[in-house]
Amino acid sequence: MKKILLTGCLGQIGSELVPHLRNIYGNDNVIATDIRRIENSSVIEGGPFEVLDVLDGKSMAEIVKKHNCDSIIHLAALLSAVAEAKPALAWEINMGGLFNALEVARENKCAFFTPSSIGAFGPSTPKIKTPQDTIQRPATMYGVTKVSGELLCDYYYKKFGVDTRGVRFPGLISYVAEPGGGTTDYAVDIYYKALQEGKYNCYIKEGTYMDMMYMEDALNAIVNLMEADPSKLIHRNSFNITAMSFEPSQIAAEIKKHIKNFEITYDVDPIRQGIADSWPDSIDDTCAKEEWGFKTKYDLSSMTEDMLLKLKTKLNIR
Ligand code: AKB
Repeated sequence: MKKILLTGCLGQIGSELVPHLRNIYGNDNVIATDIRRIENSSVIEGGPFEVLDVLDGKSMAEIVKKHNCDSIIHLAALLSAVAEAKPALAWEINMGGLFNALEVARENKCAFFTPSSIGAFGPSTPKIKTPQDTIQRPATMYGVTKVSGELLCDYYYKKFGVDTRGVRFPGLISYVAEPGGGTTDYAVDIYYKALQEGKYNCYIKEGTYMDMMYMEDALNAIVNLMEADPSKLIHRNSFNITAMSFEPSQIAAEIKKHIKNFEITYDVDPIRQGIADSWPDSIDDTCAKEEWGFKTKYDLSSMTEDMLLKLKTKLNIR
């Protein structure tokens, strides 16, 4: 990657991926875009930024040409809970945006990355150590768009030779930008509420396991996959990757080690619980490890320590 266009840059991943890539590739070589502009954003102020609606393929192509981009990282998408509330919009944005981005990549010979998700699996998928290649019959609109997206990326690689690559992200946890409308968001909210209120009312039932990852590991995974030797990649779209699998009472117990009086209660949201129940408990990332050396630095304990430290500063809590 030399000159990279990113979509959806003010979202949870983009807010950290843009500065991360600018550190590696240089400020002027990372073109951030988003459907909106906001005040005091390092993404907007730290290098080139353009307003872009991913449903406007013509403007996307113009920006890629204007900046002579050789890579596209397409992040703009609705997450699982929002997609379930607005399925038509989710189809339009998740599939329409991806199709436009792939077309622009094809026309301009760009390498291409887009994230899939553990949401690409469904109730009939093996739940424990879910294999890389297995049954994918998701029960959510989010999952339908993720499986379709994986297939579409495979198609563009096989049919047109577009260098498409992707991972199935687990829930991503970070202290910079909060996720918007996912099922795994509880694992971010819990840290904020632990510091601000000393308690958390969890919408996911105790005992519900899901895969998770700290953002630093997710950013490194994107860069390492995009820079990997293509001759070694058998799967391309999309690799299972994970750092840890836990359920709400386990993250609560970890927080309690730092905030003694912290308490978790439960008020289960049937929609998000239903989504979580349809996803794997834990996925097997052996292929990512073997094909491009995927590895992680953070587990639940080291992530919790870092999250609480960084959030304390962010929230100005002593
Ligand atoms: C969500 O919960 O929707 C996302 C995901 C796992 O894809 N965090």
